[in-house]
Amino acid sequence: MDSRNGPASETPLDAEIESFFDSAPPLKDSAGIIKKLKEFIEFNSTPPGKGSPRRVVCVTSGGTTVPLEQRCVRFIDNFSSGNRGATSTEYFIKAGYAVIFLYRRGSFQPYCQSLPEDLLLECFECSDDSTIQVHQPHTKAVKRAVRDHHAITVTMSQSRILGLLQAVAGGQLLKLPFTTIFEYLQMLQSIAMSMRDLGSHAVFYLAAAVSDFYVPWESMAEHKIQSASGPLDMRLVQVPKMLLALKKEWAPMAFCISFKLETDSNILLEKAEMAREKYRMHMVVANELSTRREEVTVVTGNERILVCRDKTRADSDVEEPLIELIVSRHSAYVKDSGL
Ligand code: PAZ
Repeated sequence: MDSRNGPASETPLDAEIESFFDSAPPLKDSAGIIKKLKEFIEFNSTPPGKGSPRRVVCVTSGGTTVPLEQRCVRFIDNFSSGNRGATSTEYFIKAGYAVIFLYRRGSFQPYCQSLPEDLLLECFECSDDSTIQVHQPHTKAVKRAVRDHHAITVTMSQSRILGLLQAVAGGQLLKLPFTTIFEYLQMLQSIAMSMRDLGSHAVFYLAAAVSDFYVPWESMAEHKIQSASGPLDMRLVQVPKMLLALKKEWAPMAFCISFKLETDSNILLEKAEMAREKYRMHMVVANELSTRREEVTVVTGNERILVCRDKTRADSDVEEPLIELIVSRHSAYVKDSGL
């Protein structure tokens, strides 16, 4: 959620960002994540047998949490399921992009959407001779998930043979999980810096629902907050506007798409346009909570493009025409930038 209506901060943005990162708890295995990113980007810059380098998109997906205690028992969360990010990832891969999927732990995953939500094991049954079979009602969904996932892992094994990726899990898809707002922003920064040299071939598709407010680490209670002390009085501060840093400093040539969600359709497009201008995004995808699976409006510099799901097909989704539009606009951007 990038819309922030609170009083304007007096601290310059760069200082706010610096202070956010300085005071955030260190990201676990930061060096390992940076290594994975480097190898993934190198691999996709010279994919085996493909000739031309792949374009790379960072898809963010799911909601960030805001911890209330350092040894976290309680946290603030949001509604995002990760459906948009997971489905979009599949279409980007189909369009030939390599995807860095920065997702909330436990949210929807690419290629697994049509599997039953609660129990994966419901898909399988054990026959007398101890072989495992797919339970009849789920065969179509399991076949689809395995087939589509296999399309990616084939690339992965090729990469192993060629010794290019060694321990990296993935050829065209790199999945990186986050939970908290601290992890999310630290990882987004590392991803953006790693993608910087891709220039206009890099895309950011920022579908995650990111908290506007957080409790700074240094002012957070260490232990579980006690109810005996009476009503809870806690100050949340604004999360610095990282989209500007992404655009200005981390990956200035990247093609950037952010999302704007509102529940009041009367202010949605105006807010999306403001965000596009303020954060210098190439596109802002505006969606309303209750209709977000049916339609979105893409706001560019001079257009408002309504993108709808094909309602004549039961299995259609809005991400298919959306990614088609984005891919064509990104291609024009790459051509214009002459790289
Ligand atoms: O994750 P999901 O499929 O349930 O919902 C997608 C969405 C509404 C989180 C996304 O389309 C979006 O608008 N993300 C940005 C939200 C915001 O911070 O305004």
